[in-house]
Amino acid sequence: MQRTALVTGITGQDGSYLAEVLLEQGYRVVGMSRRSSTITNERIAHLAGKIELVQGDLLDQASLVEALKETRPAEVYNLAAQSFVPTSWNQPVLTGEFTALGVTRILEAIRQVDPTIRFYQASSSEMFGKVTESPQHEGTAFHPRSPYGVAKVYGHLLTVNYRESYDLYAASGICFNHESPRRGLEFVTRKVTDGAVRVKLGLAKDLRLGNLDAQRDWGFAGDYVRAMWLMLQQDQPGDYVIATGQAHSVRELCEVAFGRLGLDYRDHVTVDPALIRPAEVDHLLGDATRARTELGWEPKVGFEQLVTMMVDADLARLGGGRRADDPVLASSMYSRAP
Ligand code: NAP
Ligand code: G4F
Repeated sequence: MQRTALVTGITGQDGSYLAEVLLEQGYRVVGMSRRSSTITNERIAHLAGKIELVQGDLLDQASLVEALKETRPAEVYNLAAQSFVPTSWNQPVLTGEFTALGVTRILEAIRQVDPTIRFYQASSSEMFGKVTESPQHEGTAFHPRSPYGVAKVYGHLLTVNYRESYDLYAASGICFNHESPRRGLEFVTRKVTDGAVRVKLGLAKDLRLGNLDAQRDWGFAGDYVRAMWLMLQQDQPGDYVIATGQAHSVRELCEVAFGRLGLDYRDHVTVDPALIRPAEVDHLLGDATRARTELGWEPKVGFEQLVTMMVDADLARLGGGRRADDPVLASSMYSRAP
């Protein structure tokens, strides 16, 4: 019988890639999205007719219960969240409502409607924050550095608690940063790839960034959603670090992105003190041994390949379909940048 998966956060980066993996696996895919006055379906437009949408909001318990009753999923992937760290300092209460209490609401809805539903929670490496050891693994202590990180710790521990209290099949992926051409423009990878292309095409003069020394373990979102699906196919639920095991700085990110376009980032990037965070997570590096051994999961896309893919996609979007290695791009026609 065809299984149904309900994905919250379907309109986000991960929701769109996960929907593709689930469709490949033969699922009926239902995405939960909240009502807004403008359409936010850009990332799933190519899936129109292949997935269904149901309206629901993590702030509204009744809508979650109704979504489960209406769609009767075997698996729920909870990807919805206020996911941008700087916003969590401006809107700490709202971030807690979405990103922390939203998890309670959906787990309670599952308990009420059908406790056999398998549940995936999108936990985050931001929970490790001011790291106590490196690399970080499933047993590493949490020391979050933002209201977002604190909210994710709540959602993570609640998932563990519902597994232990009610015997729910509830699993968490402690995912390190994962990126793609579908990444939101406010996150640093996409800000850099989009910004570098704008400079190359003469659409912008420079790119203002915050802390260039911060290091992240960056992987490809398309690889990470496979791990999410695998986590719900095991005999027993658990928590898994999902990471590449390689860390790079924002500075290296700039080097690769601008370099792909034949530019030196030092000529175009300026540090804006307003973009430095009140409390920074300096260095994240994940140890995904458990995911490798128990799930058979491996990342396929490395850092340079990822950044190149993102630069090329932004170039195609902004520059009329050209790839960065197109010889015409190097010619004067496209070299209007100062
Ligand atoms: P994203 O692109 O920001 O997408 C977030 C999604 O959540 C969007 O679909 C958004 O809908 C939805 N949403 C926000 N508030 C909601 C609410 N109140 N009710 C219903 N939906 C709501 O995030 P992402 O990068 O795909 O990440 C997916 C999840 O993984 C998030 O929980 C994030 O915190 C977590 N995570 C991400 C990473 C990463 O590196 N990407 C790493 C670790 C953990 P709208 O379109 O309506 O705004
Ligand atoms: O791309 P970021 O905004 O991602 P951040 O804060 O690590 O959070 C992302 O990954 C988490 C997993 O660890 C997710 F849970 C979370 O939802 C989100 O997807 O920033 C990365 C680093 C930071 O150290 C930041 O200070 O880049 C540094 N940075 C330097 N200049 C900048 C900028 N970040 C942004 N967004 N914009 C800048 O101009």
